[in-house]
Amino acid sequence: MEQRLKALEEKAIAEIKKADSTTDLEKARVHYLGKKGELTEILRGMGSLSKEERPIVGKVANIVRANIENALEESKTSIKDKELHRKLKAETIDVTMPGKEVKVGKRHPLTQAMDDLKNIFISMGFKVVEGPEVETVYYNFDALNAPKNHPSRDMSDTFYINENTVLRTQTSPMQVRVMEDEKPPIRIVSLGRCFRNDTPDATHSPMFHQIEGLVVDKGITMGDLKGTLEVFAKNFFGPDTKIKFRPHNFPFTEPSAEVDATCFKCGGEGCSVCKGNGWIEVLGAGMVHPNVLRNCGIDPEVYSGFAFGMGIDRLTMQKYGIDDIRLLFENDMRFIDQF
Ligand code: 2U9
Repeated sequence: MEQRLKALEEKAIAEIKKADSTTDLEKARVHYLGKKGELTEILRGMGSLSKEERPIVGKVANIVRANIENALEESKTSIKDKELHRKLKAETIDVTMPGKEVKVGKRHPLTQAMDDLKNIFISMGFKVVEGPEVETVYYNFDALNAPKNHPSRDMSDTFYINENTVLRTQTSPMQVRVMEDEKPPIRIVSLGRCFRNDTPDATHSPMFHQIEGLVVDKGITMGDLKGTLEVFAKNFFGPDTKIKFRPHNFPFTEPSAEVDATCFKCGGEGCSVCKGNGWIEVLGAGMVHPNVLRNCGIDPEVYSGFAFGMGIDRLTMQKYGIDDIRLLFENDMRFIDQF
């Protein structure tokens, strides 16, 4: 039995020395020292030995086990070193290779303009609201005092989903919803996508973006409207910007006005941006029509309000000198990267 143990030790140590990887080494360990391993197998036969022989063989068995364990431990260290060496060799990094370009994305120019607009109005105490793009005819037209025969309600101007449902033509329906749900004071801007049945060309797109503002409280006047728009224009176009009002007509405001700002490019001298006249048309505005307040359950004898609306696409085009609205919706990175 002693001989068998010695032979086993020699065989095991030879195999351990040959091992080239931690996996081989582990296999050898299990094969010789494991529960079903060769050493255990031999030791099981010790039952047949005499009382005198047993401790002697037991001692030899312990020495054999210790020798195999030592051999395993030694090989383990050198194999780990070898493996690390192989790994480092295989993963050599050529630090002279040119790096991979990390492409940093950009906000779309429209998103940049919307973020700027939101920040300006938030700084004046407005709350930003967003609403559904598919709207009822009631919220899109009736509540906003657009009579049944108003041209904007025509199928040739508005996309109808069915008789009572449209793609919103402006962001005001959401403001009506807020007026129905909340009591004055109300100070909100609503912005997002709007839709009109226009054939696309350089200045028209069936999908475009608007921001509209609404303030309703006791004692709100046209002076508040002018002051608010002046602060907006100075923040958006530059601190020297002036604005002027021209009379206009909208169904949802009375009186109504179109508002021009001095050209941000030439400051009013006349240039290609303002087509030589020093002013650019930037938005429409007015005092909320008493019918609109009444439709939303607000008493026009107690409360008054002002509202304004502007096309974000047009403002963005003016600001960046973009001459075709369609470029904004093509998602061509060569275009978007420029802003
Ligand atoms: C409520 C009542 C009134 C919003 C307003 C305009 C004037 C306006 C146009 C600008 C360019 C639309 O995108 S555009 O074609 N808008 O001129 N919008 S007043 O009036 C409101 C809003 C909400 C409840």
